[in-house]
Amino acid sequence: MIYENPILRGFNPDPSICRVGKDYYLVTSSFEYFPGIPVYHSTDLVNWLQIGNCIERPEQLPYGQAAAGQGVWAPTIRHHEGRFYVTATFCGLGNVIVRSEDPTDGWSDPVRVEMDGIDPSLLFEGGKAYYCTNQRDEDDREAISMAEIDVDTGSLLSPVRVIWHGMSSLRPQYLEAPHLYHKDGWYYLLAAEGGTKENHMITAARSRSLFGPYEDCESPLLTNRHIRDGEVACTGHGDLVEDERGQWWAVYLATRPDKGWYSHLGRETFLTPVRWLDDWPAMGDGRGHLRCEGPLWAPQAVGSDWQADLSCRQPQWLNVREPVRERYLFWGDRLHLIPSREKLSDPLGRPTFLCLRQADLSCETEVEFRFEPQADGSEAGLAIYLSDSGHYVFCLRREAGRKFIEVRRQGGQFTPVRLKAEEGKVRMKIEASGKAYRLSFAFEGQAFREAATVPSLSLADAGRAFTGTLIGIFAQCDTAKERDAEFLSFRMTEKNPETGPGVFHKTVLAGNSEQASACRIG
Ligand code: 6LW
Repeated sequence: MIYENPILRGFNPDPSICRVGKDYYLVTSSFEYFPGIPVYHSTDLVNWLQIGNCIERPEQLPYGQAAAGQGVWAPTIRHHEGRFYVTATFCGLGNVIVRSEDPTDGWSDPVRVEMDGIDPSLLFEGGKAYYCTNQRDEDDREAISMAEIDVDTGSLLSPVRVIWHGMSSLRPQYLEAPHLYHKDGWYYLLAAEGGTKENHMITAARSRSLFGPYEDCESPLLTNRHIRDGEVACTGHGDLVEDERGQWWAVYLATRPDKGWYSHLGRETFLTPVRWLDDWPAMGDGRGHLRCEGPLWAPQAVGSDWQADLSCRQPQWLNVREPVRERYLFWGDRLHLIPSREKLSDPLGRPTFLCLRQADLSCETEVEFRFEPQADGSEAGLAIYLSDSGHYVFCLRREAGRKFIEVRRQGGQFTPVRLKAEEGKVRMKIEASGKAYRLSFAFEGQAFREAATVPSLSLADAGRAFTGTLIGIFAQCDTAKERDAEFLSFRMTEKNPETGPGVFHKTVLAGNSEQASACRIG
């Protein structure tokens, strides 16, 4: 059956997957965004629904210190004896594990693991659990290291031992993302090498015994490093899963580049079937592709239509760092945002900003709201956000006692646009298509008119280039007290150019009421 990559569109890097019976669970990195570590569920590997987040209480992790591109990196999800375990790195704090018996019903507080390195992973084996990261060896060479662990306390039960130094022809080059598997008498170690940009790869090694010695696979299992100006770049950082029929698959990250290797949507989650040849895994032709064929059992839906339920907070909503709860009032079917003096542009700020991952290269976001600013400098509306230093605001703003529609850019060259505003409710629309956004607005009883068309955000806006574009609603001011902005609707529709408008299906963002954990976050 033919399917399209990415299987999770928009900012979803560092995927990790596990299976429980006929159910598949996938997690991705969330960086400075809260709640952290989205958990997606599928029964067919190509249609995914977000069912929650592992980190949904601010006390779980110190978000206050999470600068752009930091925070939560590279989670791994595993299931063992009725429990899910997710382990990840929180920059500046170290490695942690959370657990849950039901991912729709919340996760434990994290336990710390006293092991260095990033991209932690778990293997359950013979009644024991093993933990590995890319902790360096004693000579400070890049390595994959492992120890036995008590998964419930995070205590290490054995000394940490180096098990691999990466593909010998490449070392040392960002050896990361280790994942271990036991199959047919072999231990397989998958890793990423080359760094997460244009030289990224999935590499592998195998051994008859868990702690090694590991022999290198002759060549990378997957990489697009030799393809310039292709449709797909940065392929690497993968995780394997065996489906319920015995077919193996890998999920991995890749970009659909704008130019070179970078995409303003960030790194997304791709899928490839895996064969076994001479006791080595093989991933198609060793390259990442948009259009793939694999032994699936359900057709893939494309596009999505997400209309916010403003009576409660849904798990897809994100804040930059932990939210100041009192600034978000879900009242009836309206959402009131209390403007914050913390701004979208504050490096460690907690602005009043509620956003979603941009659903796809082509998508439309529309809101309706009312805002009666009392002070100059107060504003509310939509933001296209990549980082505190790179974003657009499209807002209703008060300046010199008058109200305007304003478009401006944080970072980069852009001449701000200011247009006269009317009284009453306003609708704002962002139409994303490829590398541009068309911003338009309509006051009550009027037709939409264009405010500006702006280019997508770029690598220079991205800080560390680890995250992707989000679109959301915000309210900010310069005064101690300002009236709230009242949002009446929010909708993000993914438009698939191949199927045309009106053909909506479920992917990442679909499903409102189905979300079991909808109202618990925050
Ligand atoms: C991730 C690591 C990486 O932990 O980027 O460059 C980090 N490689 O594998 C954040 O996605």
